[in-house]
Order: sequence, then C-alpha cells, then structure tokens
Amino acid sequence: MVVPTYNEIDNIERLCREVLDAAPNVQILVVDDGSPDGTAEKAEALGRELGHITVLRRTEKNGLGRAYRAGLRRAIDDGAEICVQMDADLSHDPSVLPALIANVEHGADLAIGSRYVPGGRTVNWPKRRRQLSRWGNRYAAGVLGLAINDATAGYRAYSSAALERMQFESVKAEGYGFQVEMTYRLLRVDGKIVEFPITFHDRIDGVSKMSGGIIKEALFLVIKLWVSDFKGRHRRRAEGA
Ligand SMILES: Nc1nc2c(ncn2[C@@H]2O[C@H](COP(=O)(O)OP(=O)(O)OP(=O)(O)O)[C@@H](O)[C@H]2O)c(=O)[nH]1
Ligand SMILES: [Mg+2]
Repeated sequence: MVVPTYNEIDNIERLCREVLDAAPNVQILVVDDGSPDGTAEKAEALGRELGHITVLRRTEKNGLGRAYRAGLRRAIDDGAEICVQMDADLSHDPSVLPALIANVEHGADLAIGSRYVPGGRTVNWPKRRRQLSRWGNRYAAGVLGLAINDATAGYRAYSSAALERMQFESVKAEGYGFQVEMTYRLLRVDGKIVEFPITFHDRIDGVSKMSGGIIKEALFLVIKLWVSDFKGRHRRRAEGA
C-alpha cells in the first residue's frame, strides 16, 4: 500500500494501525516529501513497533503524482503483486481494504473505491467540494468517454502487471489529474476496472493540499488527453486508408 504524505502527523498513526488491523499482511510504504511536522519519523517509529511499514523519504514537496510514481515503482520492485493507493487523511476507510484487494485477486486490473456508484457516498464534505468532485468526474468521463463514475478517486488497488502494461511511470499529471490519467491509460490498454462503493469522509485533522493549480491542471489534462486521443485515431485512420 502506497501512502503519500505531507504533514500528516495527526493521521499517520491511526491510519497505520487501522490498515494493519483490517489487513495484517499488507506492507505499507509511506512516501513522504520531507514533511516538516515529522510525519516520516513518526512512521518510521511505528514501523519499528508494528513492522510492515517502510518510509520512502524524498526531500521536496513535489506533488502527489510524483510521490505515487516513485512509491509504486518501489513497491513493485520490492515484489508487490497488488498495489493499493490510499490518502493518509483517513478519508478512505481501511475496513474496505480486503474487498478492494479481493477484486484484484479475482481478476480486475484496477478496483476503484468509488463514491459515485450505488451504495457509495461522501460524508461531511462541504457542498462546494462535493460539487467540484461530482462535476469534475462528469467532465472527465464525458470528454474522454470513460465509463467510470469516479475517475478522480484516490482509493484504489491495481494489479502490478497492469501498472507495468500501462507504463505508469510516464504518466505526467501531478494532482487529481494523476488519477484521471491513470484510469484513462488503463482503459487504453484494455484494463478491466471495477468500481466498489465506499463512504468517503472529509478529513478531520491536518490541512488539505488541494489548490486552484491542481484543479486547473486536471481541466487542461482532460483536454490534452482528448486531443492526443483524437490525433491517434486520425493517424490510425490515415494509415489504414
Ligand atoms: N508525498 C506527497 N504527498 C502529498 C502531496 N500532496 C498531497 N499529499 C498527500 O496526498 C494525500 C491527499 O492529499 P489531500 O490534501 O488529502 O488532498 P485531497 O484528498 O485531494 O483534498 P482534501 O479533500 O481537501 O483532503 C494526503 O495523504 C496528502 O498528505 C505531495 O506533494 N507529496
Ligand atoms: Mg484528502
């Protein structure tokens, strides 16, 4: 399980304990971008106490996408056959973990913890955030023709083979766009995606790292992907003619 962190000292202990309670065989890889609040040190201490936790320390806050690319690479190199992505802020319920993993064990390339399929929901999210997420998903799915209800979701389990097949390290986006681009890539290599309903809770402790820049990046990314898709189809048609 790859958990990117930046200043998550108030959440990291509860997260690690709950994850290991729910799924005792999981290996947690905390990818910390030099959090000044001591998140990495705390995670290392927890690792000494509980086992199953390693920390990949990076020196600069470089965005979610970069942290995930480095973390997924390390997890696969360390032998993981299934890689889970989870935020550190307890928005993603650890008790769902076995179900997400089971979906991949039973043949999915990607199991998405989805807020927008029947049974899924968001709790305590301000109306503005809820609408941004809902319309962001409709926009991405509509423009790119993705039959996915929650393409921006950050709670996911991938088969490592599928991650390699879609060449995840060349995914460019950094913020929410990262999840959209990963979903898009997987569908382009005919990956099988399952959406599993989750209840998403707004963070209680710590500070959100969401920004206007991240939203803008996602907006432009969808257009960029659409253009490259369009050009690809055009080229294939021309070659076929
Ligand atoms: N390593 C690393 N982790 C990050 C970075 N930005 C965010 N994170 C982590 O990524 C996860 C998601 O970030 P959040 O701030 O919760 O962003 P969000 O869930 O999109 O937004 P909220 O709904 O407001 O919480 C958290 O675990 C953060 O600590 C970064 O630049 N580097
Ligand atoms: Mg969050």
